[in-house]
Amino acid sequence: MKRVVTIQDISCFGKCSLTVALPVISAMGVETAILPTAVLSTHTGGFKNFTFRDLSEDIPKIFKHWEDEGIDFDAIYTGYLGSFEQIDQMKAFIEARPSKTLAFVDPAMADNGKLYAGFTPEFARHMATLCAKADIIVPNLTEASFMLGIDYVEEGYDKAYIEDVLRKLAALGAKKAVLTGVSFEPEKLGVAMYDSQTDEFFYYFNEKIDAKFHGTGDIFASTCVGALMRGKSLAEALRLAADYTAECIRITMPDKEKHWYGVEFEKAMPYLIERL
Ligand code: PXL
Repeated sequence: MKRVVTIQDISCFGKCSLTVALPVISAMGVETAILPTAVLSTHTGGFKNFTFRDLSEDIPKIFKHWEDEGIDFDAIYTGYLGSFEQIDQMKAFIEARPSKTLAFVDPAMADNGKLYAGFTPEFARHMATLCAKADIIVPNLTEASFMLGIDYVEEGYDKAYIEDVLRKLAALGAKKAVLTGVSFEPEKLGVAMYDSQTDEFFYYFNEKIDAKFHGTGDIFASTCVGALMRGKSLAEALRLAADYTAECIRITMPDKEKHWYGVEFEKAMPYLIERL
């Protein structure tokens, strides 16, 4: 069995980051260690007055203990980070990884043209320096735009535009760049990927469902990591991740007013396991 460490916040209530990554990757039959970057009472998307405890100080001590114990991982998957310092800590951790270890970075910090509460354009540019160290990065179009310092284009772009953004992302240093939330037609939504080693592009689309939920990027990234650890190619992993994320949204639609803060991914787990 493969072993992943996923490094992102715990939003105690809200179904995102670690409270999604741990159950999803575990359910896919992959050992999942966690490292919380911060503890929040809720996620920051739509709740007011959330608490935020930064755990930056603990992170080097945790890494040191793991090193002393000889604990290693088949993949390092980073998500929401709470400070500039944590970005530097992740860069050092990734740089020191064994050659077998996949470095997967989700620069979770923005969506729909806006940075999440508390983040600045400088933070996004610093996150780009972590993406530079990764094997695979999975920004959405908003995150990619902030990291590259280009205007966010919501719609009306073409394939040439997306391929230019993907090449620029790869030029940051990541071997494979994935863009989520790509849409060339109003009724389709999907992902685009560029492999800088083969100079090839890959696309996958689903029917677009007209609703927005928090945490779907975390479901997508977690499923992708789980699938890669189960031996799928990146293209297969992206298909499964996009399909499961779409199924989670579909299953939540009847209850969407009540579950605006996060999708009912638990109900869709049989769908995920059957397709693994
Ligand atoms: O799902 C991304 C995410 C992760 N962690 C926190 C968030 C968000 C999105 O809003 O607020 C704390």
